[in-house]
Amino acid sequence: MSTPTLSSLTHEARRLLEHQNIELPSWAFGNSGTRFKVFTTPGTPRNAYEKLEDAAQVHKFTGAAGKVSLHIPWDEVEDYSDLRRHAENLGIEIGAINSNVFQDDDYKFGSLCNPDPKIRTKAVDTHKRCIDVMSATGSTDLKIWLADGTNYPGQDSIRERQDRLAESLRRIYDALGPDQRLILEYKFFEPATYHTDVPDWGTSLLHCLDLGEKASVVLDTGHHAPGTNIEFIVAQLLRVGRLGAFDFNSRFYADDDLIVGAADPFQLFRIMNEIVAGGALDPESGVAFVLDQCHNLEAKIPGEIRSITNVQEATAKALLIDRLALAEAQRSCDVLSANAILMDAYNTDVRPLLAELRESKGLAADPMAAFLASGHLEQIVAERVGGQQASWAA
Ligand code: LRH
Ligand code: MN
Ligand code: MN
Repeated sequence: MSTPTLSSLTHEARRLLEHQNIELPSWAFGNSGTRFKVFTTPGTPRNAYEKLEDAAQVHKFTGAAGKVSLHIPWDEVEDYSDLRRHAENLGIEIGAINSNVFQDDDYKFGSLCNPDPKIRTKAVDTHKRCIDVMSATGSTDLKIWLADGTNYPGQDSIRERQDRLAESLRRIYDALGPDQRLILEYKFFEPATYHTDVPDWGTSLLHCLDLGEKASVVLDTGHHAPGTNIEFIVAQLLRVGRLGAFDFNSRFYADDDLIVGAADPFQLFRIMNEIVAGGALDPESGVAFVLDQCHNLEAKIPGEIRSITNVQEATAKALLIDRLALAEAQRSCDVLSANAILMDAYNTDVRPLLAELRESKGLAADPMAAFLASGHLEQIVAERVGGQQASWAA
């Protein structure tokens, strides 16, 4: 394929690319690290208000990051309506509200699956508070990820824990407002090492189907065993209308939370191909595209800008796939042609096309260069002292 321009896209493909919106995680702007060391970054936000200000910079230069997810209580504030106003004044919105039931001593043996009913009720109540935060901030998504699991065979009954989980989730689901939904994230290991209570998409889906229409699965790209075919899971969840959201990041070994598209850009392209094929790029599809990343070494705002441009590049390539020719090659079992059609799109340089798209929206062609030239980084380094850690545990 010769270097494509904006006019190489169909009208519909251009519309989808223009309206693509990727949600940023508030915690990407806080200091984070490994269990060995947290290196602090000068200019790191000191509270949720400043995290929103940094997120707004990413949106200002990319035009594609208009929402921010919060993690409660990492982003605890006195007045959530006031935080919402702050976001609106910055031209952004509050996205998913993430519950945190993994950093309290009471949850040592689990939260929603804990053998002790009092602790389960405490965890359910935490989620009800998150629903109140959603109502105050205008958020529609309650995102649940549980650290629940066991370390040793026999430690607890796997089956009874599933029953407790179903019962706790039901209590949370019943507290949702009419325009609110529950999205359940899975992860195959960590921190639990023997079994995890929501380890895979199948378990998450079974609970969501049981709960009802307002429950969907969250797919975090870093939460699978190496070699897992993630795009298959995407296709499968889209088929049954239960792909609620992505947590995008990339990984080499475990849940590394590196910049999306950095470790395996081809995997990201294959995922975006299924998204485009399944019609899930449309803002009305109900699929939220969210980043879940940490920037331990690199500068945080530029790290998020790179993430957005990586997703845009994978998306533009997926939109350039000649779908008619692909369908024809697939129908006639022409293996090599079908594969070549996909690879042709993947091997296309879409950066000039995206630069053109940005300019057509009144943005700088190169968001990274424009941000670095804006002086914002120097300003926050001078103004902010004592930035906040992304998580209490790190
Ligand atoms: C768990 C997880 C989940 C949490 C986030 C901080 O590994 O992916 O989404 O909310 O990390
Ligand atoms: Mn995640
Ligand atoms: Mn994770």
